[in-house]
Amino acid sequence: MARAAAQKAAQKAAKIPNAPQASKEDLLRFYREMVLIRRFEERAGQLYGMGLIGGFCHLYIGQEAVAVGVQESVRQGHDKIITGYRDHGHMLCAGMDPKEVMAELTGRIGGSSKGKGGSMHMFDTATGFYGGHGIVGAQVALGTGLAFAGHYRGDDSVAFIYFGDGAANQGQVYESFNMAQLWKLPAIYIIENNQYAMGTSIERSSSTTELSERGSSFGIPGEQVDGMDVLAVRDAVARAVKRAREGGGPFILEMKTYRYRGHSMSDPAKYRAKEEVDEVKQTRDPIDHVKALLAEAKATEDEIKAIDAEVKAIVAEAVQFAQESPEPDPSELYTDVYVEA
Ligand SMILES: Cc1ncc(C[n+]2csc(CCOP(=O)(O)OP(=O)(O)O)c2C)c(N)n1
Repeated sequence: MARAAAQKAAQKAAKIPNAPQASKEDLLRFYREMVLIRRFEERAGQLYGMGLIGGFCHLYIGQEAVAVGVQESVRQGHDKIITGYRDHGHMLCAGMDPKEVMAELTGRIGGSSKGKGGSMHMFDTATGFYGGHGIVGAQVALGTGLAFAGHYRGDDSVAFIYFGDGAANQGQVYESFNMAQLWKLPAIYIIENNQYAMGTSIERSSSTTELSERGSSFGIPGEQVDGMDVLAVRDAVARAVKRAREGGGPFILEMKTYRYRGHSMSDPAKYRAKEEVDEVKQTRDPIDHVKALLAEAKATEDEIKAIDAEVKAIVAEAVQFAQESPEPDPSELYTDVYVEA
C-alpha cells in the first residue's frame, strides 16, 4: 500500500514540471472562445428546430477545445484553415463575425456566402478560412494544395487541415500524405477523432484505430492528443507548427475528442448509450476543464460571469442580425457560381 501511494505521489510530482501551463489571461481567452462556440451552437440548434435553418446542420458541441487550441498557432489571414461540414466553431475561432456566420446558417444575404452556402459552405479568405466542405475527405486534398501554394511561394504559411475519424479512411487522404511528405509541405493534419462517423463507431469502421500513426508508411510523424484539454492541444499544435515553419514537413495530430450531439440535427444518435455521452460530459468536458484551471488561477466568479454575459450578447446580436437580414433574391441563383479569374 505504502509503495503504491509513494509511486502515485512520485508520478504526480513527475507530471508537474511538464504539465502545460497558461496564464490567467490565456485561460480567460480560452474560456471565452469555447463558451462562444457552445452558446452559438446551442442557438443554432434552436433555430434549426424552429425551421429557420434549412438543409443540414452539424454542431461542434463537445469538440470546442480542438479549434480553440489550434487557433493559438494560426497567423490570421496568412495561414490557411480548411475543414469539413462541422465548421461553425472553426469559423468563429478563425475570426469570422458571428453575425455573418449566423446569417449564413439562416440563408440570409448578410451571410458570409450571401446566404447561398448555408451551414456546410462558408468561406472567408480574409481570415484564411477556406471552407466548409461537404464531401468527406475532400478538404484533405484541397488543404494539401493550400500547403503546396504556401511552400511554392515561400511565404512561411502553414495549412491547418481538419478532418474526422471517418474521413481518415478515405483514399485521397493517403495520396495527399504521399505528396505532402515527398515535398515536405507545411501541412498540419488535424484528425478530430470524435469516435463516430455518422452512426458508425471507429472500432466498427477502421482496421487500425491509432489514427496518429496513419502517416507512418509515408514517413509522416504523428501524435495523439487529449482533444478535450485545450492546453494539450495548444502545445502539441505549437510544436508541429514550429517544425513545419522550419521546413520539417507535414505532421499528423490525432485529437481524441467527442461530439455531444448527433451527427447532424436530424440524427437522434441512437447508436450510442446515453450513459456514454453523460460520462464524457461529466468527466471530460473541455469548458469545465478550463473553469477548474481558472479557479486554480484565482479567477473570480465576476470575471467568469462577465464573459458569459458578453458571449450571450454577441450570440443574441448575431441571431437578431440574421433574422433582420433579407433572403437573397431568386435572381442571385445564377451568380457567384464561378469566380472570374
Ligand atoms: C465522399 C462522401 N462519402 C460519404 C458522405 C456522407 N457522409 C457525410 S458525413 C459522413 C461521416 C464522416 O464522419 P467523420 O469524418 O468522422 O466526421 P464527423 O462527422 O465525425 O465530424 C459521411 C459518411 C459524404 N458526405 N461524402
